[in-house]
Amino acid sequence: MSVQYFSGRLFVMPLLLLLTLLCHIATSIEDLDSCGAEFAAVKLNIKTLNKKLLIGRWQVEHLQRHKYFRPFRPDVSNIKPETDKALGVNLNSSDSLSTDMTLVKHLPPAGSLIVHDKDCSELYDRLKPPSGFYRIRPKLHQDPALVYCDMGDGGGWTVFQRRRHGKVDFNRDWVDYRDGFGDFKLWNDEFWLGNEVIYSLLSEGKNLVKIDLMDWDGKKSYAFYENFRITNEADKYRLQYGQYSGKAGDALAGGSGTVDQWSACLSGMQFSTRDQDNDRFLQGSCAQENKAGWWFNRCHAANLNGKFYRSGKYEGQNDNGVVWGTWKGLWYSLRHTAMKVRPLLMLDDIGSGAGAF
Ligand SMILES: [Ca+2]
Repeated sequence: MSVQYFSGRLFVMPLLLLLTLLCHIATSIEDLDSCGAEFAAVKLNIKTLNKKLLIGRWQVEHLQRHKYFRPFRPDVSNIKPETDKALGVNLNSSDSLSTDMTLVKHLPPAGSLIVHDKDCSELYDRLKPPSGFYRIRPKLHQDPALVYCDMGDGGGWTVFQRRRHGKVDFNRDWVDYRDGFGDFKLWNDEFWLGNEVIYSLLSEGKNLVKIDLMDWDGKKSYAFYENFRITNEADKYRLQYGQYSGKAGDALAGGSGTVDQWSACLSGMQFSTRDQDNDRFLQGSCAQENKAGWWFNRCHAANLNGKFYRSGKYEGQNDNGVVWGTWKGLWYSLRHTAMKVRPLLMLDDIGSGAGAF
């Protein structure tokens, strides 16, 4: 662990000098108002160096923040986590749990406190453990929360929503959605982490949310949203997000048409549950119709907390399935979903190229 941090420190100074020089060149280039291919290449180089510098700084900060940690690695010599590469999750959850307990036991105390990572990305940077359930503490004033860390798919993802088999009822009241519900033990357990913890997780820095989707034929798709945020409970956990990218389509925007967006764009919408109607549908409650707690407009083109149908295509009075409309339409209920978050820039992105992009 130290090697990569110190190497981060080593390349920061020369990089700063080089960057300063290149910035001068870039300024001169812009003064000349040139836009030839060579100038474009130089600009691209500067952009890349900028990114490296940023990550270098971050690595040094990270090292400084964690210098009180004894370099500890769990004894995993006998543990060969059985990993479903397609799903990117650890199937051997009991190993993950026992590893977790070992971690907690061995962490040196800071004062009288046990130090927890603030999210799965910090844990990943520090120990590179397998996927599984771990305790994190997004904010110092909060109690640690048990979360599922997806350490595949580039690593470091904190999972805050998951559907797998329909055994957990997602049609619940405000308090349940606020505090979280579901099971937090096995690799395929379903849960909603809870709006309070999600609010804390998303509130700090720039993040990337990935939404993983799978249909009943095993086909997969995904959507990325940059800077995914929700506001606090007083503002009803209003949803905000930045740039979309991915393959499944921007269902949170409601669709491509103006009318679709007017009725189903979820940007800026408050969270609603069956007992708290905060949607824009004046004639009724989207949460009641769609059997879910979610951000609703009038009502939606995406609702991953909807009713779990076992057959994909479904019929009914309302499009209340587990829906990502831009991928499979409103009348197709998905088999697997996950919503997960990590920092926009990961420590490993530069070294391994294992980032999401
Ligand atoms: Ca309403």
